Amino acid sequence: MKLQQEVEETHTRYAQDYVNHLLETVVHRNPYETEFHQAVKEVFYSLIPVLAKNPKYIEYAILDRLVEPDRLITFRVPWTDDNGKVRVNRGFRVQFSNAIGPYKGGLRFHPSVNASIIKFLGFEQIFKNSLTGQPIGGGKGGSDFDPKGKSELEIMRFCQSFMTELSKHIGQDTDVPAGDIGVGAREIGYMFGQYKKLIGAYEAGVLTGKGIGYGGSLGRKEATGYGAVYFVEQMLNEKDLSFNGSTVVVSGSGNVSIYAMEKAMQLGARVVACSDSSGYIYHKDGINLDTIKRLKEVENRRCRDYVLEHPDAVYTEGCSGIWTIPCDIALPCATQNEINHLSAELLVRNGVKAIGEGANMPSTLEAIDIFLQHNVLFAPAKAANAGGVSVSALEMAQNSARLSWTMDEVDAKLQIIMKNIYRESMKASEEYGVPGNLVIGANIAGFVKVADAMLAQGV
Ligand code: NDP
Ligand code: 2IT
Repeated sequence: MKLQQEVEETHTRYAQDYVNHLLETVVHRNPYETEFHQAVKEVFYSLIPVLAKNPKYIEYAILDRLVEPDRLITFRVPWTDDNGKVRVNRGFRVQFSNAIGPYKGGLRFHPSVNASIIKFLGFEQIFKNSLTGQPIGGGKGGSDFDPKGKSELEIMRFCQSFMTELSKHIGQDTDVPAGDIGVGAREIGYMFGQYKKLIGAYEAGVLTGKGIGYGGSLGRKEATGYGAVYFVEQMLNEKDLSFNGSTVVVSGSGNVSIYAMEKAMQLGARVVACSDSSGYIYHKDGINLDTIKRLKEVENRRCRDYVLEHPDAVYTEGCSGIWTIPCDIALPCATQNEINHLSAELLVRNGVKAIGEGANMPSTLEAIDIFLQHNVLFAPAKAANAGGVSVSALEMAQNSARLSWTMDEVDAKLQIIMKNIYRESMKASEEYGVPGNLVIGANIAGFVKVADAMLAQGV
């Protein structure tokens, strides 16, 4: 018994040393890419128990290989603005891993986009996509193009130029992009049109998040937000809690945020706050979602305009202040690192019971530690926001079969997928000695499938 314990401790120390050394290499080889370092660190530390139990993963350098993308493509995106001035942006696509399916992941258009952001998102996508149980690998892309203040025609010309280069690297069996921040059905439509023109064929499965009339899936628009709420509801139910009667704060007011609010409200929650990058609204009696949808989805306006129509609501400049509002459940659905240790401490002090990450990596590593230390139920992004890419995979399946499912069919499948992700993550957390720690559980459950596929396919 004692001998076995000693052997286990030696394996754990060996795995720890391996991970620490590899992390140093990652930082050294990818200087200044702080978001990428953060994402890798979170995954690597969670994998120590798996590596200790399965030395094969170390022997065959699975992590060394996973942390180096198959390729990172960067390209010039020239376009002309409405005044005839030539502008140049930078485009990216990272193809991280196709061990279990074609590269799959969104495109982000935001001025903050750089190699570090694209690589953190692409790296996380490997594990998230594996968790969905669908045959999809990990990739991500985007540009530092800022859609704010651009005309419809400028956006169309940008998307066409972006796709002119991206088209050389994607395809329904190689790499399938979709939306993310700044990229919705409109942008996907312009990119799809350009791709079709360039290759001279109707290859519906090359992009997901398409419009419903030309190959899109019902329920894709709602999938990330709905999926996140389904996942959190599952987590709450295990503790005899639920959205019903809870006070909820949701950051952001884009695609993920709007449909997370909608599903939370349908389940009986009072959603009291949401935000954009300028500031946040607090509406004590509950946010009016019709107003938010009109302002954001139709009129392209700011959250501050909400109070013009709802004078009993309060608007405050600055987006991080949203975490000062007391709530039972917080759903960060805007962007990375929006909850730091200070916001996490405030949320805990104000009695938060659960966090559901709709955005990618919205909590810093310090913030996650604070939530876990205080036994706040924590649904990590890779698991909680996997509903979007899951329905993207369902869109690919419908495109291959040349048919379309009803909203009810897609929603039923999404609910099953989110339940499975919860169960798999929970099971892995129990199997590896950290019951209920879904950060570790989700990382392990996502990793094992990819690692085994890599072993099976050789170096
Ligand atoms: P949208 O572009 O539709 O909305 C983004 C929202 O977040 C907007 O309200 C935006 O405000 C706000 N926001 C963006 N950047 C910042 C910033 N730097 N600081 C403060 N607020 C910011 O994007 P999505 O809703 O699609 O994406 C939101 C998050 O969800 C991202 O982390 C994305 O990676 C993740 N995600 C998205 C999926 C999808 O299917 N779309 C799937 C899984 C995860 P403003 O309008 O002022 O910029
Ligand atoms: O982060 C994500 O999972 C997404 N932006 C969705 C990716 C997809 O391919 O649907």
